[in-house]
Amino acid sequence: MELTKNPNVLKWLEEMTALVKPAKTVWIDGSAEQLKALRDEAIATGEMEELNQEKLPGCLLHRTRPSDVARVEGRTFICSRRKEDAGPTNNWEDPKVMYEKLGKLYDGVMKDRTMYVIPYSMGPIGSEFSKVGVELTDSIYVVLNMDIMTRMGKDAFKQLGDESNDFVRGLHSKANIDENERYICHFPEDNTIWSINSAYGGNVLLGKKCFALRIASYQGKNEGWMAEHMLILGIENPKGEVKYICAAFPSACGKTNLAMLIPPEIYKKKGYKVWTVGDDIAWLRQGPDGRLWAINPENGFFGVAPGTNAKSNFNALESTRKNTIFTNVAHNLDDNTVWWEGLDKNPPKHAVDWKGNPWDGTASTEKGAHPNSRFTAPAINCPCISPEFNNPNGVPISAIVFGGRRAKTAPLVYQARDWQHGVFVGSIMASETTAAASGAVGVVRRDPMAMLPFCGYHMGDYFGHWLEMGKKLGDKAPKIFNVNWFRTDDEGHFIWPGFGDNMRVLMWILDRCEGKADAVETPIGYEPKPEDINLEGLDLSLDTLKGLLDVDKPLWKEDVKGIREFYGKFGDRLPKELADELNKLDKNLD
Ligand code: OXD
Ligand code: MN
Repeated sequence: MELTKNPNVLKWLEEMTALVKPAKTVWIDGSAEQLKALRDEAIATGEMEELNQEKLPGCLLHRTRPSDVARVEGRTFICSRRKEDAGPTNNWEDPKVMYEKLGKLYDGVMKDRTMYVIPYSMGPIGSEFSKVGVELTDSIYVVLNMDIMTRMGKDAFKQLGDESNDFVRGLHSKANIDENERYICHFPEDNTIWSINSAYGGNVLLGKKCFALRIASYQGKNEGWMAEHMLILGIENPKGEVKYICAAFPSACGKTNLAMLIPPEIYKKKGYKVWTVGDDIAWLRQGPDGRLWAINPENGFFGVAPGTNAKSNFNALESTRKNTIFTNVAHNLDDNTVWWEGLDKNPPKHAVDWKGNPWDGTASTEKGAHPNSRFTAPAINCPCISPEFNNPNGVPISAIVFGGRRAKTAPLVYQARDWQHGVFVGSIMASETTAAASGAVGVVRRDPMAMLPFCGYHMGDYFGHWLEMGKKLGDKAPKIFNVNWFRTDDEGHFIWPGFGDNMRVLMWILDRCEGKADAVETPIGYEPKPEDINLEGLDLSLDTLKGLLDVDKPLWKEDVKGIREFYGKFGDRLPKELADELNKLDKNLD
């Protein structure tokens, strides 16, 4: 039964139905009965496996093809009408050409399949921040994941209304999961996403990276708000006041861990608490009070499983204890549960690995779980989920934090002199490749605002939009900082303990926002006085901390060269303000 009378939805649905020619169409209302029936069907067909319902109630296991386990940036396109609007950091194709090419792949692709019509809201229903999408898919796995990751079901159509045309049109088909015909295409000017030949999360849960970052960043530029690859966390002081921070890091820098951090004893004892609002995406807009407010548009966590354990991220692990979907982890046959590298020191003897082969974790040299295996867990499962998580008004942001993985260059923390300088600091974000990734070690990869794979338009214009937002916010703008948890000593060991102890740095950041802490001016920005970072209860000397805050000018001079080269890509779309900031940095280092 149709769940909406909205003529824009119905017209589009008619066109897509004519294209993919499904055997049957099912509208997803989001009811418990319907979801149960779909779970049962997926279990019956073997698409999903039901896990131990005593130990892991409501949990399911799924495996994707070995050739389909990650986002595919090389096959991700921004199809704006003009090539220059996609910019130098995105793959581009003419929308007409791409619609035609994919049209052939979609033609009749669902003729033996059911098409599910998934209405969903990114953001709480009823919030001014929120936006509606509709995803058409031939995958039950997608329906069940979207139920966790978004506000899915008929209320999303209520949010849209009977007239509005402001919804994102998502079309997904697994097709044959043919990696040579895999495409993840965005048509920002048409509010449209077409994804085909993948069944892996990041490519097929169209609400997440595709909509909430690529399409939404483009919408945000046109509508005066921002969609960012940022976690949102709140720090509550003993008086019960909560201050919120947004932070952007490239992949593999511990974003989910920071979002759910457990305060060190010294802060816990005093009554400090940390609250998670989001672990991956923030939508930000100026509130009626002139400040910047944020919501997490998602409703769950699509987290990397390996390395998650009771020590590294207790709260994430707890979040996966019920109603969670595990993808590409190892299946422990002894008790029908799951396992992944870094969970504990007891890999199962009788297990199935992520490829579906028998696996003895006590003897095998192969990995049981894929390094990018995932859990899809409801946000409400998280022990430290913020009481404001569903607040339609979002939370007011005091500080924006950028960070990357740098062995020597970036200090533990520094503050930008002002918003414009802060945009510069975000634009030069970078990570050095580690031995874990393929390719050379220590190569600097620039990833501005951690948005390199997620910005749906020209990145030069994106920087311009950041500068515009700063003008609107004026003196109400959040303060901007950069952190680096990954400085190493001469033997390559991390110097800073990281994890919960990162809160010590966040505390200085909040003190700066409230004008309570001093700073020293350096060529790159403001740094803490070493004695202003609380080291109580930590086995780290003041001298070591001084080393962590050291600015190595010759190294930074090298970095300036790399930044110039990177900036060169943007041509005349690079805002002049950023070129000025780069020249200023260069001069400060002399
Ligand atoms: C993610 C990513 O999956 O950033 O969140 O790659
Ligand atoms: Mn991410």
